[in-house]
Amino acid sequence: MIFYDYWRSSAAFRVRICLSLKGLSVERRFVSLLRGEQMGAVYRSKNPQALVPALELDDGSVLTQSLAIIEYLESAFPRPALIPADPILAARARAVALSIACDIHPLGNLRVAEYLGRELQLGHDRVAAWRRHWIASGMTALEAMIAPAPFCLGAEPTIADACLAPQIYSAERFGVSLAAFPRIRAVAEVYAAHPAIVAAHPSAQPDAAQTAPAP
Ligand SMILES: N[C@@H](CCC(=O)N[C@@H](CS)C(=O)NCC(=O)O)C(=O)O
Repeated sequence: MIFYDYWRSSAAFRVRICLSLKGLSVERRFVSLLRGEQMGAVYRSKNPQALVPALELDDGSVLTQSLAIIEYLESAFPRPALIPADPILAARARAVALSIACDIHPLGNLRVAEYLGRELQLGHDRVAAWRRHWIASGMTALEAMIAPAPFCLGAEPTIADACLAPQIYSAERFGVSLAAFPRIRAVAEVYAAHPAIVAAHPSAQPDAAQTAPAP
């Protein structure tokens, strides 16, 4: 399998966590958002949405959308399970994942921030305030949706943790304090000590050496 990745992409980070938890190795291709490589014809032929990540299977099929990729991995490589067998817990785990992937992350995505800045002329500070607002309000809801024990929803990591760890990284990156979120802080400590999650962290990726301004 070939994984199209970018170190600071929180959507790619979700999939890296799942690959790591399942012990799957993939060939990596790095798509630099800093250099706009996601917009190039080569990458668009893989993902017409021009978004990272994508996963190319050995038969040439290309999967996009981090949650769809994770659902594929769960079907193709069921152990360890990242979606609980219990239907209510499974729905709760997906709800945490979807609240991050659908309701928080898209509002602060690179192309959205660029549109606010370049087209609507909001200026850096107001774009940063926009990002912080949606992250903080989304995380206020997440604080009530999780029940650390010690992972988000129980003793083992699930798709909810695969989405929450990158969301915590984004909150820290964009200056949203976790002070008001004791449950999220508790799981953040668990993630920081979990080898598979640490291995998937942006700072541990080979393309993290790029140090120019953040996309
Ligand atoms: N819903 C998509 C979101 C993917 C996404 O937005 N990726 C970001 C990086 S985290 C990206 O490629 N942004 C490039 C851009 O906005 O131009 C998923 O979960 O895969």
